[in-house]
Amino acid sequence: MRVAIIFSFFVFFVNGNVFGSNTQNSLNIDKKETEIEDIRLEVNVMKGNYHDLLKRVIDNENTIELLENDKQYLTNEVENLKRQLSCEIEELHVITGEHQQDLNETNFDLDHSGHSFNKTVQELGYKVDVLETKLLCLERKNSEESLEEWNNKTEVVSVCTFETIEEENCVFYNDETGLDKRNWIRHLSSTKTCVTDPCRSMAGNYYMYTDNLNYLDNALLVSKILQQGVKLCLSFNYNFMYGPSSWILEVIASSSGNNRTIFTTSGIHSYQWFYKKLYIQPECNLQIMFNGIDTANYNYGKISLDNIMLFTGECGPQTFP
Ligand SMILES: [Ca+2]
Ligand SMILES: [Ca+2]
Repeated sequence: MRVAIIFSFFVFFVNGNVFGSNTQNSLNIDKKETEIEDIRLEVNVMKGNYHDLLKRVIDNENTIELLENDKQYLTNEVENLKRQLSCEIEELHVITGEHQQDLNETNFDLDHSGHSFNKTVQELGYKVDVLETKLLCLERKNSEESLEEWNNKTEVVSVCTFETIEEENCVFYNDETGLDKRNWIRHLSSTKTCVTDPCRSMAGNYYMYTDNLNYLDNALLVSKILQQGVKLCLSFNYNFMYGPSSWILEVIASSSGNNRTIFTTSGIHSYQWFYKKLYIQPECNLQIMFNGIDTANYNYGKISLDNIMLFTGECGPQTFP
């Protein structure tokens, strides 16, 4: 019995040691395997990351290569453009130089031409002065001869009978420059009884009378500028037609804008025509004007003119119409 107990104890002891050691080892192995598996997984993850990184590196290298190629291409293009522009700038310099030379030559020619032109103008001016002096002398000589000749004989300068609208030898016309308010009107003789208007001409069928005027309105019949330095004789017929109006008729000698009244008459007359003859001294830029003025503001009665004659020389019997 005692042996059996010891044996059992021995078995228990041996089994307890052997089985305890084996369990511990198994746990260690499992732990190691787990660690190995973890490491393996980690390595796989790292491998995956490495592959991705490697792929990105390769992609970036490709991109860098492409960019470098582009850079090289652009660098080449820039170089080509530089060379091309350089050539064009050089050509422009050459062209500009040529144009500058042409311009200089043109300026030189112009200066030369201008000098020649000015010289020619001066020479022509001098010749013109000489010719003008000669012409002046000739004109003076002719003028003196002509004046003497004209003043020694009577010539008709102007004849205004008003029988036609246009009279070739009549130098008088209505002023249209604004010096007056109204016009003289060509009028046909009437067979009516003359009451308030003129009805018959002095001679022929037509005469001139003033338009209906307002108070102090006037009408000017003006001659052309007459020959200078010539004595003149003016003769005319006038009529203040009977009526309530009162009128002034002036004859003015205008010399270069200076007016000198050489005859004036006014009042109310009858149907009668009056005759007047005036000597006019030689003056420069002479114009003769008939100025009719209404001083009563009635639309009745008019001033009439007919047979205005202008002769050279002093008034004498030969100037009667
Ligand atoms: Ca007449
Ligand atoms: Ca007028």
